[in-house]
Formats: sequence, C-alpha cells, structure tokens
Amino acid sequence: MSNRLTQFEVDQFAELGYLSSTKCLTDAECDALLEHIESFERDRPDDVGWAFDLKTNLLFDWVYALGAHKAILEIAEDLLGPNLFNTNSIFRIKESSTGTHYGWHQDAARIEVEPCFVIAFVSLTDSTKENGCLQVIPGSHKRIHPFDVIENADGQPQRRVARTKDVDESKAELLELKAGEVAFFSGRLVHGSGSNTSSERRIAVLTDYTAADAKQSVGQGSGQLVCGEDNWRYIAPEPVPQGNCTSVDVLNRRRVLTTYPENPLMGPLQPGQAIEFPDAPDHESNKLGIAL
Ligand SMILES: O=C(O)CCC(=O)C(=O)O
Repeated sequence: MSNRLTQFEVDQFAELGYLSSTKCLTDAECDALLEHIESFERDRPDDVGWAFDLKTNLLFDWVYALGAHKAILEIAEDLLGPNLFNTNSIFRIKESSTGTHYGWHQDAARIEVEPCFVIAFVSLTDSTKENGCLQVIPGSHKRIHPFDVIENADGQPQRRVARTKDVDESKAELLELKAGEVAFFSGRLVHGSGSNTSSERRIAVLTDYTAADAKQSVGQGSGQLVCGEDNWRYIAPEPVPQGNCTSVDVLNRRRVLTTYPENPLMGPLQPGQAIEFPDAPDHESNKLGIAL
C-alpha cells in the first residue's frame, strides 16, 4: 500500500504546518519496537535517562531502521523532496501520572533550517487527550514566534529548550493517534503536550527529516542519509549504528555531538560555553580519549 500524499494534503501541510494522522506501522511493528524499548529499560536501566534523548538513531539499529521506514519516508519525501537526512530521533515516553509535559515550542526556534525539517511523530501506543497527546497551533509555522530559553529537567535533561511566549491556546488542536499512526509537522510549528493522567504509558518516537539541500542558520548539522543522494554536502554524514547501543555506537554519537554540537535541538553555542548533552556516565573520564 502506498502512502503517497495527494496535492490537497501537500497544500494542507503548507497552510496548516501539519498532517494529523497516517497509518504507517502495523501492530506487529509497534509491538516489536515496544519490546526493544522495554528490554533496554529492563537490561540497562541506568542508561535510559541519557540514551533515549537526542540522536537515538545513532545508538540503536532498530531506531535507525524506523527512521528509514518506507511508509514514513514516502510522506517525508512528498513534503521535502527525494534527498533526505534523518537529523535526529528521540523517544518521548510519558509514564502514567508523572507530570512530564512539553510546553509550547517551535523546534526550529533557536537554529533555523531552510527549508525547515519535518518531524514525524510516530505513536507506538495510542496517544490520547488523557495520556498527553501532541497538541499543535495550526498555521503557526509561518514565522518564528518570541520565545524564552528554559531548563526542562523533567522531559529534556541536560539541555536548555525554547518555549514560545503568549500562545493563544484556544486555537490548539489535539492530535490523538492510534498506535502505528504518524503525525507529520513542520519544525516551525508551535506544539506541545500535557501530562499523562491515564494509567498507561504513552510512547512515541519523533524523527526529524531534513532535505539534503537545507541550510542551517548557525553551525553545521549532521545526519544519516536515509533517502536519495547528497550533492550539496551541507549536512555532515553520520554513521549507521552497529547494534543495540554498543560501545562503538556510544562513541560515535559522542563524536558526532561533540563535532557538530549546534543543531536545532541543542541550539547555538555561546562563546566559551562547554558542549553538554545527555551522554553515558563515563563521558567526563573518556573525554580526552576520544579520537575526534
Ligand atoms: O512528546 C510530546 O508530546 C512532545 C515532545 C516534543 O514536542 C519535543 O520533544 O520537542
């Protein structure tokens, strides 16, 4: 089955900044991904905090494979063209009744990308109003809105994040999704989500797709070419993970984030600012041993 978009859907994305739901994964695919997540949580509980945030597509071969999933790529291609990088995959897991939530923001607020990357929100469990589904402000992607930069230790440890000021919440749309459905939205769309008040976990993986000819306003981005070819060399190439968060994968991610620290999620580096990101606990002691 093809997931190709109609011209109406492409125009709707251009106008509203998002497409609400497309079935891309089968139940069996969702179950297999949930099993990967749960076994990592069981086997390596101390690594969950750092490994599930930022560039997880460099750590896990199964996240890399999800980023290259044909049904998702077809839509990303229809929105951005045939040459695509995966520039970031993150897990967003909301445990029941923990209060974890994401305030209103535009991912591309601090570092702009032109054309802007598209985010695929892959719902591995149902996403509902009760468990804190994604919420968006339709049409808000046409400009960068004023924002503050804050700490969000709960959902995004060890880094500062942009939060849009003065959002008119009466315009918000809830994007409720069934497991296996994907919402696509512009990296400039104002979005956020509330906390999980249900008794079940809400689990999603978000992947940023960036066109190979996209220019970043600050620094150089990096990514995995998942579709087409790169004739521009604007985006530095990243390796494909070897397995399930092997030590080589950890070092590769560390090398990439240390070499290309300025990306939309980490933001611009201020003069003299140390490069910081969620990393394996041996980060400090290993720092000097890394061959960059
Ligand atoms: O998981 C969510 O509900 C939203 C997460 C998000 O917007 C983000 O990580 O930028």
